[in-house]
Amino acid sequence: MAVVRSMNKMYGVCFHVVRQTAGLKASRLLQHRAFRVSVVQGQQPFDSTLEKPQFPGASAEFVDTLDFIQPNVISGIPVYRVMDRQGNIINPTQDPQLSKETVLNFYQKMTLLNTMDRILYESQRQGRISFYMTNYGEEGTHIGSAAALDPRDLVFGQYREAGVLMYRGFPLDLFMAQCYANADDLGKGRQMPVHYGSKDLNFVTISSPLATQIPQAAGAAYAVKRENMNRAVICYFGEGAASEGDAHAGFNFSATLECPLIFFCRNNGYAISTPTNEQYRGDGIAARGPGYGMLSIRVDGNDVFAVYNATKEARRRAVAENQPFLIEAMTYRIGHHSTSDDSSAYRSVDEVNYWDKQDHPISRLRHYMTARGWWSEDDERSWRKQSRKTVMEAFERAEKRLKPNPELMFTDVYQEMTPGLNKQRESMWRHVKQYKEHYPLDLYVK
Ligand SMILES: Cc1ncc(C[n+]2csc(CCOP(=O)(O)OP(=O)(O)O)c2C)c(N)n1
Repeated sequence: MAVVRSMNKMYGVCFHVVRQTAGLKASRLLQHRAFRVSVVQGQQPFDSTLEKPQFPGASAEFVDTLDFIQPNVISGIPVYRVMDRQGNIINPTQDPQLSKETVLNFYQKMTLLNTMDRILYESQRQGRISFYMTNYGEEGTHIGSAAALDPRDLVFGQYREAGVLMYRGFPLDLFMAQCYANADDLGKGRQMPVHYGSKDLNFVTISSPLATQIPQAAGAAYAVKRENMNRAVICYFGEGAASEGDAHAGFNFSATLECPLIFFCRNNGYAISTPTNEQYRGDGIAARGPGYGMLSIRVDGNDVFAVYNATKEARRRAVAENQPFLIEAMTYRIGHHSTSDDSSAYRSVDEVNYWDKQDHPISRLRHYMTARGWWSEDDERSWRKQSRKTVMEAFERAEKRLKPNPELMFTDVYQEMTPGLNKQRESMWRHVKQYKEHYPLDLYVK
């Protein structure tokens, strides 16, 4: 009751003040009102225009007009680029001035990835491997970012970042071994194709559930910070995965815990058949960064130099200042989502052709190299031939290799095998011995 009475008193006073002062000028009115309120409350006089909000949750001014903040989606965060589609440097101050050797390495890694994709994609079509996902159109995002990192930096990926691993020197034989689930596979043949991982190369093993790597990367970056060894973490994901709750958790944790982490979003326009206008209504993923207190940038993902510059600077600052950065690389998924998808069911061939023929990261870099006299038609022909041969040789070796011993199904579930698992293992062998004619045991390591 006391509260209600004092509220009535307050409103009564306000009303009174307004009536009494109707003829005063605005500034006088404010002064007058401030004075009257302070009299009522028995406090020191104060000017409400100078009052600052004291709420612990935000640092902001008061406003006295009602305005909703408009999302700026028509003219969004600009797309940083260094080269145009013809490979011309637009602003010389942004040219990373990489050596011929470095640029050739970029190009060779991007094209080698492309060649490996073609061969493994075909291999799946022929039923030689069970599944595959190509990286067509996203080669620039992989190589540009990987090149800007320190090899000790920890990588968390989604599944469409094979180029990062390739840049770090993962051998073709191990890519193939994973896809074939043969006895050389570091993952012992347990996961579907393209779920690569390499402890030696600081590349955390990929798993299928989308976005789970995002908060994990935040945790790892926190550990890396405590280790104080000048290392960073990079975490890749698609714009579709960014809709997962785990993305929110990871962004927020890394900002509040001040983690040296680069969030690298590949915005390729689609999440399987879902176009971006069904995925979000804000200005892409980059616009979310500032909402988490993260420094953010949007780059042209088909411009390997733009990706390189942005990642390099984000990495430098993430480590120096212990804070996360968000890079949204705009690109286009030229291939089908996976070998289980036919993308012609939901997008036009013309749309795909535009990106394949008019704005491709590989052709853009090739224009750049050609203009400098670093690459010729002959170089292209012989490199294509040589890289295809290298990939085919690895492919043939992987195909001939035996599968891992079936026993490995039961190991590594826990660090040590439990009695229950051991029983299942023994029962499997009894069964297999009894019905051996029904199992292709000669394809497996004994
Ligand atoms: C938690 C979870 N939900 C759904 C899926 C099925 N799924 C696999 S890939 C994918 C689309 C992801 O799109 P995006 O993150 O944009 O990456 P892109 O494939 O375009 O590279 C979906 C929905 C999954 N693997 N995990």
